[in-house]
Amino acid sequence: MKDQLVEIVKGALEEISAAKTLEDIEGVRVRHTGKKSPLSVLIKSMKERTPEEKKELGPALNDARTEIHGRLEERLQEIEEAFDGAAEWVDVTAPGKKGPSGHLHPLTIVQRDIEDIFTSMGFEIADGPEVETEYYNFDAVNVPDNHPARDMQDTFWIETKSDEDRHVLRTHTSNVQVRAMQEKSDQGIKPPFRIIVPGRVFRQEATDASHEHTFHQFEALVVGEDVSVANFLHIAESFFSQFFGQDMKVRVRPSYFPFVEPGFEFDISCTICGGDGCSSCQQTGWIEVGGAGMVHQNVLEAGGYEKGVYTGFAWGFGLERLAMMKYRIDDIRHFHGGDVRFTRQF
Ligand code: FA5
Repeated sequence: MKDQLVEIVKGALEEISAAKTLEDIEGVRVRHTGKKSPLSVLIKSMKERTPEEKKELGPALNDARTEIHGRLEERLQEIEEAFDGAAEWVDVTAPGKKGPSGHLHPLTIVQRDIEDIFTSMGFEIADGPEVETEYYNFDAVNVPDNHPARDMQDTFWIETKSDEDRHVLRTHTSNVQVRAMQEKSDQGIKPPFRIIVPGRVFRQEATDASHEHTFHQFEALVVGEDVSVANFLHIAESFFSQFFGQDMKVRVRPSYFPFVEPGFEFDISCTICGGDGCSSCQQTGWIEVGGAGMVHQNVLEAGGYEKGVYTGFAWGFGLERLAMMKYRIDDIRHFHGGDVRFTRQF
């Protein structure tokens, strides 16, 4: 038994001395101190031995274990020190290695492009909460409780304790219209001003290739003394022409949004056929982009500006839909699908 122990220790110490790398030392450690190592098997077998044998062998086994562990530690340190020394020796002539770097998500790219164009036209960027009060999302923009227009935007309501404190996940970026105007009127700032509001919005949608439950909108709000639909058309055409890098036309069609009067939907000339008619635009030459209109006087009043003094226009369009047109993306669900084969293309 003692001879066996001497052999085990000898073998272990030899292997430890021969170890050259951290992997080697780990291998030796498992082989000679692990549960199935000869030393552990011997230690376990002590249970079956007589008290005399235990008395004689116990200290020897302990010594053997201490010696192997001590030498393992020592060798580990030697290897690490040797490794550190090597690491300090740097070949300064070796070419650098490029680390992997990420890139912007296509929606961020599009949002920044749009912000650049609008800020160059004198617009300021405003922001608002995604978890919004019922007031700013609906009432302030002229959509009172029980108004049928609330059905136009399937809403996620937040569970709240009382009915007075109702909150929603904002259904559109129009929630910032009154917030932004109040901030200005509270400081005594009078129109003219031009604001854009990019942001995430939420609707309880059954998703399909062009509908998401979580998407982005881009709101624009221009208020002044004699702002008209002609101003809207001019700014919209300048924006879309710069965004798509080609001459774009904008047309408006009558529509209804409670926060504008008159209200309209607006279309841009088809980016694929340039307005001649093709399968992408169902041969019409036009593609629907968003809603717009002249700001309702009730909304200006909620923003802190006396009715009948100022006029303005507002519009809101879907950021994903615009990105889809620009990059010819066939399904809106790719944006948040998390498939890097999609995002790596940008
Ligand atoms: C609105 O949200 C109005 N707040 C827009 C507006 C602003 C009108 C200012 C007048 C004045 P609408 O629900 O139509 O309107 O949405 C506007 C745009 O958001 C749509 O044209 C479309 O581009 C985009 N959109 C709407 N629903 C979805 C959806 N489920 N998925 C992706 N994009 C959507």
